[in-house]
Amino acid sequence: MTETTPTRAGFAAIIGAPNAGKSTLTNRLVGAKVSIVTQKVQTTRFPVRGVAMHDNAQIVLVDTPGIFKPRRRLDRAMVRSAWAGAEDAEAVVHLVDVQAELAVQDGTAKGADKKAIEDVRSIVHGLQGARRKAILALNKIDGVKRERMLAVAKDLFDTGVYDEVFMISAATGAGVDDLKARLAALMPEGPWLYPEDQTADLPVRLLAAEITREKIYLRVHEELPYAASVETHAFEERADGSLRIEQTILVEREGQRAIIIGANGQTLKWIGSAAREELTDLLERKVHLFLHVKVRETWAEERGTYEGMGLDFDV
Ligand SMILES: Nc1nc2c(ncn2[C@@H]2O[C@H](COP(=O)(O)OP(=O)(O)OP(=O)(O)O)[C@@H](O)[C@H]2O)c(=O)[nH]1
Ligand SMILES: [Mg+2]
Repeated sequence: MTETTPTRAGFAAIIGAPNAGKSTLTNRLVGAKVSIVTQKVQTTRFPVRGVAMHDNAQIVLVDTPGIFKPRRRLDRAMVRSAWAGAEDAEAVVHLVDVQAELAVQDGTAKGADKKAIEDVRSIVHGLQGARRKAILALNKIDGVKRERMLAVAKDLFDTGVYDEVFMISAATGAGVDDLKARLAALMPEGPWLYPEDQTADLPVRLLAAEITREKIYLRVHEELPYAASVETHAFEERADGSLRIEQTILVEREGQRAIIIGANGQTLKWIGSAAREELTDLLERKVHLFLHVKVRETWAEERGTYEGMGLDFDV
């Protein structure tokens, strides 16, 4: 009789301040793009699952929205969903942007770095009440001196809310394999939760909308703080096997509509072709993408917006 190693499977949540690199890390661990990444804070709006395999273990990663001081309804729903993702998981990784920490120490911090540090402190506070200790992962170690990152790690570790520390760069992949092996070992024995070859579980319409939202952020992140949402309202296969996808980009004000469209429609054209290219690669078919930009002042205050993303409206 041959001895078989039991399979393992479970959830590992990645939490952290906005822009810490949670989605980049999720994609790196999965080995495929399952969650959108931009240089803008508050990119991820709802928990996104990605499935990573390591030997006999399946790690279902839960990429969560950044945890920050919420102001609006959407902020509150995002932050609530991030903590809920952590509560349900077998392992929690708190990802911290070491470069933001060091910028604050050096006095070179921009507003976003300072906010990130405050958010890190409030996450530490939140972890104090958690069922189990978290894993601290210092991210963005690329270009950072070793002794400086060790000092940051020590300060955070001394808070007592972590039982392990990893130093990684989600961007280059440094240290990520060690973290992955550790997460695999933390998964309980049990059958896999997804087929072995599946990497993501977002409904394809939602994924298509996320990809367009990523392109919007990449292109107009400075002019458009926080105010756009994308909905897919048609997703049809044509007789020739190609896909016809129609999406509406919702903004809150006329001025934002003008920004997204751009002079002579150039900005919207760029967004559309970048999104179409990525969708074509991802879906492995020809894609016809039609984008409309609509002003709907109240999109962030409508129950339907939240239901579409699986977020709680009443928080
Ligand atoms: N230098 C460096 N940059 C990184 C690293 N990981 C992520 N980034 C960059 O940090 C920015 C934010 O990355 P995301 O993965 O979107 O961060 P996030 O934590 O998911 O952000 P939210 O969804 O907004 O909370 C992007 O510009 C990434 O390219 C890293 O290891 N090193
Ligand atoms: Mg993200």
